[in-house]
Amino acid sequence: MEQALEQFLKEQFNKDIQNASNEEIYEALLCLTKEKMKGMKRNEGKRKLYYISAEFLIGKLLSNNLINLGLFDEVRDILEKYGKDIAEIEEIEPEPSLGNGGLGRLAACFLDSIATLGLYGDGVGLNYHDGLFRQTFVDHKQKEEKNPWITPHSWLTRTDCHFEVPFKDFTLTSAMYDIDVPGFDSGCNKLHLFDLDSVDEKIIHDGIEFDKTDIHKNLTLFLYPDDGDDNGRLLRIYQQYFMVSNAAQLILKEAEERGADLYHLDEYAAVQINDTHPTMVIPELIRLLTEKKGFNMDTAIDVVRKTCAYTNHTILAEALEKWPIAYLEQVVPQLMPIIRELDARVKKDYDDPKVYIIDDHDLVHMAHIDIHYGYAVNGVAELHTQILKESELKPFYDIYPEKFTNKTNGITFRRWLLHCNYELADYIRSLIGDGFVKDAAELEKLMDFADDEDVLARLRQIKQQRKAEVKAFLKETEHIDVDENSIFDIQVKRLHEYKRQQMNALYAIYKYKEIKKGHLPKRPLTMIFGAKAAPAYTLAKDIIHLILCLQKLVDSDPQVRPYLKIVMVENYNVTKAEKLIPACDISEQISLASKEASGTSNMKFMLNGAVTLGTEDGANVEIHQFVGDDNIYIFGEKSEKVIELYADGSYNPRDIYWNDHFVQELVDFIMSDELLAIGDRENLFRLYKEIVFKDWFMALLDVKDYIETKEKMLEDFEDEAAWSKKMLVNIAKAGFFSSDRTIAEYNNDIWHL
Ligand code: 26Q
Repeated sequence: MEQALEQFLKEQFNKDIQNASNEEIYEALLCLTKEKMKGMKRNEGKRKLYYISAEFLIGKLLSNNLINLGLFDEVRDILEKYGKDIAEIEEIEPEPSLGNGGLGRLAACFLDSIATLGLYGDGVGLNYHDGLFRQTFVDHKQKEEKNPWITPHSWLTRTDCHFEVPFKDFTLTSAMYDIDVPGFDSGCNKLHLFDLDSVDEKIIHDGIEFDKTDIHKNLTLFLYPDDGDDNGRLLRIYQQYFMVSNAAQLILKEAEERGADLYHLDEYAAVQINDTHPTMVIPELIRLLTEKKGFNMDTAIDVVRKTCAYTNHTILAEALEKWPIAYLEQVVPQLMPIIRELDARVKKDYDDPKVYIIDDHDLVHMAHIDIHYGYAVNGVAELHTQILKESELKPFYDIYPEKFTNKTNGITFRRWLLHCNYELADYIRSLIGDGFVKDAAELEKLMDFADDEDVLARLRQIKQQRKAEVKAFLKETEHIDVDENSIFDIQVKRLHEYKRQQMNALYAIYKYKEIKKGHLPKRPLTMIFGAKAAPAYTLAKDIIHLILCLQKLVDSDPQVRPYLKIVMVENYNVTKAEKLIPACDISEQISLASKEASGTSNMKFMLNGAVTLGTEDGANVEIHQFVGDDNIYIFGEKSEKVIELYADGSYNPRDIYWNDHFVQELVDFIMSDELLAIGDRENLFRLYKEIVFKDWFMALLDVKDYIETKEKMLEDFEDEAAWSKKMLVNIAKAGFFSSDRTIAEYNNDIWHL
């Protein structure tokens, strides 16, 4: 590699390694790595998986690719020899923000594991030029900026694959870009991102405002934030159809090239539909088979049903996509006769309106298409799948029990351990060998060291190093000072009421008041938040405002400052996650029970030795089962109770507010003189009213138990030996949450590649 690097720098820039700039070295490494991947073995097989997703939150790729190619250590050492730091060179790479959060990051972890397991499977999505917005803070409020990431040299390779995508009044020609996905010590797959040559970034003005009607120019400009913003919903349909029509044409083309008789398409292709966003691939495949390939409707439906499978990622009713017929007629009229036919068949067979595709408000329920016309449906954690079967999708489970399975999410240990915390990975290697890299279950061998003082001391030392690095990073990038000897308590995830960042903010208020009363904690606490709010989600933005005001309040108070620090990091993304997660002591997983389908940051934190403070929700339930009561802090009402409260409508935050003085004081502080002096009355009052009168996600229900449990945790942190044993147990029990395990299950139970 050294020679190749030297030669590249000489030829391109007439420099040697020593005097090349970080930018030049980055470009050299990018090109050399791409070249290596070109020469790699392609994973192969008869049945090929197409993982279709509107989001692939892949993060920076240089280190990830070097690790998977087995070149990382070599490159790091070469650079070191010439006085260069690979970490600084990584900084040059822009992070593609092609996802909102969990669902998009899951798709990226899955691509890594699919390639690593040697399975033949590609991702299919869209090449959003500006991705999700970049977040800045102005006057304690979120502002959105565009987030361009495509530079002249990037991981994208333009292909000569183009398809015609027909819309109502015009047809667009796509261009396919590929990103190589190298497996760890394995073959290579691809991520296909479809784009339009006519997209024009010049139509963006003022933050992220742009003309929503000019489809030629705007189709792949932005990724939609996960809100129900009515504004531009048509554009979302344009994007979705563009994505799936390209996918469907690619699938048929590749199957035919591989000699398939399309009547047996299912033997050549498996399509995984990542949430409902790619659902139109079902009617689109049926359309292409009937209109272009001479199939009759029965046969087309039959083969498509054997090809497509659907993953559900949410039980929030408002997040399940339902498109008005009028919208679909306006964008993709060619699909409507097929969707009507699919609906008619359902109505003929079943008389339960709950399973109809088209309801009596003329809304098309996308998930219902997936369940009737796919062969498999899965949830993403045990509890989530159970709730789908028993309540949210019960009428469907009654019809098709055989279609439903659980596939508990996972994360790739290459990125979330080997890359982001390589000292920890190296140390684990020195204790148990490197079998765990390919077989994560081997982490369990760490249990032999649960009472080994030297091992526990080294774990603490590594954690301390990560905290010192976060301190340096926050100082340099955001001019924020944190105390590396404080407890790092971290909640990083999209901002949503059900994730209950507002409850964590109420804890901050509690702590502030305690300190003001002279009840000083033994050790300072650093509360770190990271979250983007969807631009149209007013309440989520109000919660950000509250946190930023609290940050300011604490920072300006010399009495409180030594004991409490609140930090909301700007523009939380994969790169920041990679720095923050390894430095965490307390992992905040505090969603209202039954609402978080799985969560995946809970797994990343655990793997890096943080201890979870969480509700019995999503995959927390399984983490709890693995680590046992002593190594996790569980609080709050259970999902059964919460579901009951929703069902009988009996939850009333006002009762708690009026009857519980302790809670009332915390909530009232949102409208205190101290905060109003910093923040905006309108925003704070709206949030205050929401919590007192509505509190749809029941923060007040659990806030007391939450505060008590967190206090207990801070207390327990002081017992160094006991705490570091909890760290070790969490790492040792994280093996199950490797996405290699998840993908092996998808393949055994659903894909059969
Ligand atoms: C829908 C319609 C219009 C515009 C946007 C959307 C939209 C976009 C993104 C709806 C939902 C999303 C993202 C959902 C998501 O990230 N879900 C998370 O998926 C993770 C992986 O399974 C789980 O771990 C999380 O629990 C779940 O919240």
